[in-house]
Amino acid sequence: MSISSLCSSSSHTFSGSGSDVECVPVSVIGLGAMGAALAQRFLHGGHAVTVWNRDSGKARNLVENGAKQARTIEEAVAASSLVVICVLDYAVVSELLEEPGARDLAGKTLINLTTGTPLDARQMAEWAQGGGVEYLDGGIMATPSMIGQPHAVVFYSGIEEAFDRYRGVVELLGEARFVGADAGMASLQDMSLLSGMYGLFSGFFHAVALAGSEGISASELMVSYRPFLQAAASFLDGYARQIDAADYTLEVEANIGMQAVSLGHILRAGREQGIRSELLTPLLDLFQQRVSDGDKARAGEDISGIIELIKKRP
Ligand code: FVH
Repeated sequence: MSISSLCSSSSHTFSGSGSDVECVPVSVIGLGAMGAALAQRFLHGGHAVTVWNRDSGKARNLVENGAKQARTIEEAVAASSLVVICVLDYAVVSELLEEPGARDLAGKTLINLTTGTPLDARQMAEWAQGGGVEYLDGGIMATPSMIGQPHAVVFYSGIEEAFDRYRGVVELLGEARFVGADAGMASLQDMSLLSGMYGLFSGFFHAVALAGSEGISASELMVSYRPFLQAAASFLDGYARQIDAADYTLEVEANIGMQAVSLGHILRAGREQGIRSELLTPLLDLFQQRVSDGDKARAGEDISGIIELIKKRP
């Protein structure tokens, strides 16, 4: 008998590989690269998984591994008290959940792992509350192949009781961090970390173009690039301390006056070598504005002071 037939209607425990595991019916809507990885992981954890995707062919592997394929969203929603959705964006989530059958979500728990903004998440939480749906929003900090692996982290926010109830299920995906009752908080953390990632990527692409202007390959550059960036990342804790104290004079080793000149050299080198440098131009603009906005002493502060120019005003 398959695991899914052992627990197809309501959650209960079964004995699998020597220890008791609670078997939870879970429906996964959306079987793109990420949704399929989530469903696979729930199956691996011994849960009764029902799946639905617009392109039904994407369910094939999962069905072979024990998932039940729903013919309609209505069927998928009806099959489980826990419904996980992971599709392209919130517009698709709304489109799908507004289908007549999906309205039967009332009384169920909906975990939305689609990427969106804090406002998207808050609006979805409001919609869910209006329909009697217990809502958790999530932000996945992993690629599909990382799901269930040691470095995967998923942020959750919304109804904490729902998180507590299904913690054992969602922990299969990666470290599960509940970050607040405000449904927008998981997205806020997600967007913040992704901002850092894209900033890292933009520096990398500029560096590769600059080195490549004289024939140095990207892989060759990586030999020095990786250890240098690892060392540079260690500065961030110091910047965080300065920002939290709103004191940009703490332990300054490389002041913003000097770094504005230095970043200017990097942009000039780019122009001279014939590459486009607009990935870094806005940072130089902020450095220069910060130095010129203040008195002379401002040039002696650290670069973290540019936070004053970009943060939300109280
Ligand atoms: N892949 C990744 O590395 C990440 C990392 C962290 C978070 N994300 C977010 O996860 C969401 C889904 O991403 P994905 O990688 O699964 O994306 P795709 O493989 O492109 O699959 C998209 C799914 O959305 C379905 N879909 C799109 N439009 C519609 C529609 N109009 N109606 C119904 N379903 C739709 C699509 O269905 P199909 O094309 O297969 O029929 C897929 O199921 C996303 O928010 C990432 O930001 C991924």
